[in-house]
Amino acid sequence: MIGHGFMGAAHSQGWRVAPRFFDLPRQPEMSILVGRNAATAAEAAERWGWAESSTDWRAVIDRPDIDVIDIVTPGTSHAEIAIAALNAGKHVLCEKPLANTVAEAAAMTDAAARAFERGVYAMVGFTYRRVPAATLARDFVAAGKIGQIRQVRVNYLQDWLVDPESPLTWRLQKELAGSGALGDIGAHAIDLAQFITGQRLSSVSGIIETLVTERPLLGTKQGLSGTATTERGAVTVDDVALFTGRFEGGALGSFEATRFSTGRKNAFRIEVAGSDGAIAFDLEDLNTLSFFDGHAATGQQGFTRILVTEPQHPYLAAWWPPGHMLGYEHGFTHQARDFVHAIAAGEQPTPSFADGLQVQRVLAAVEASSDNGSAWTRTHEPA
Ligand code: SOE
Repeated sequence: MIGHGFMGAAHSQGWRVAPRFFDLPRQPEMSILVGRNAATAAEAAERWGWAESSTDWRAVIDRPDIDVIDIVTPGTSHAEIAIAALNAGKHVLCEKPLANTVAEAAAMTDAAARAFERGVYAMVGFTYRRVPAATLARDFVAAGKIGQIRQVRVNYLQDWLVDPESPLTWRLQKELAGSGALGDIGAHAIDLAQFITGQRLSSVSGIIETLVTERPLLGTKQGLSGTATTERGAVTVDDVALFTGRFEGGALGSFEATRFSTGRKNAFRIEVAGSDGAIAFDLEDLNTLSFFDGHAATGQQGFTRILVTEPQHPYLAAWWPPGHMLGYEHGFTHQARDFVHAIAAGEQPTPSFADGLQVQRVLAAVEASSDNGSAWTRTHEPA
């Protein structure tokens, strides 16, 4: 695993737990964690259960005893590491968004396509697909339970930047993060909406804005934020991204991704309305899926809150008895499980790098639209 921030902790948990709760066709061994600073990398490796640590990712990629590279660094290094790893014959799991630009994502996708021919696989980490209730939402839509999709409403709301004195972390710097709320959480919104509906966005119209343009430089990092110093620097990414979109199947979507929704910590909600019913998923209530059956008798209609904890629900047979809840971290365990299964079966894991590239094109189209006075912008060509 290369990198060891918040996502490093989440991925480590996934790798550690997956083989203990699921029967896997291959046993992942947590071999080596790579970080820029030897002492902090060693400390993270020790805490999360990696056998070794290193500061040299290139040397690690060349090691014959390493089969999989998991990339949890800021987006700026995804392309270089992923392409080198795939060319060296290593399977790659890469955190979202796939890259900082469409060009980088396209180069990664080309490398993944070449690697695929050699039985080497690549996957991008849109983990919310693997929250059982979100997977079930996709299954309901695919089974035709809500009919023809007409409207999709997605909000991903956070508030960790409301304080203008909150420091300038890497997520606020374009050269490191690519974009702000748009790529960090808007990418999740796009991926989950496309996953659940089974349809891709074909065009978008959006507005992105930086609400606080200057912040104190970072002292010591703590979680997503940290301590502030007396020096200040420019925020070079968006704080808020709002956009509407058309799906290939004709549905209309509205999307909101923001780090300025006061009081909302990690509120991710998607509602899909169809000709025969509707579904709603809310990450703050992630063990349930709301389903409206439009064919229920008049007078008996209403959203049903399905408790997604039964063994027949996606991933649940491996976990607790019915009614015993899962949390944020389980998506990462399911991600590790699915990646190992795909590798062992010799199949393309999903979401693929091509899927990550398509999301990247939507992100670029939203930015281009915002630059052009919210003009409708197609998503199928590099913007
Ligand atoms: C920060 O906004 C963040 O950690 C994202 O980077 C993650 O992808 C999301 O799961 C939670 O919020």
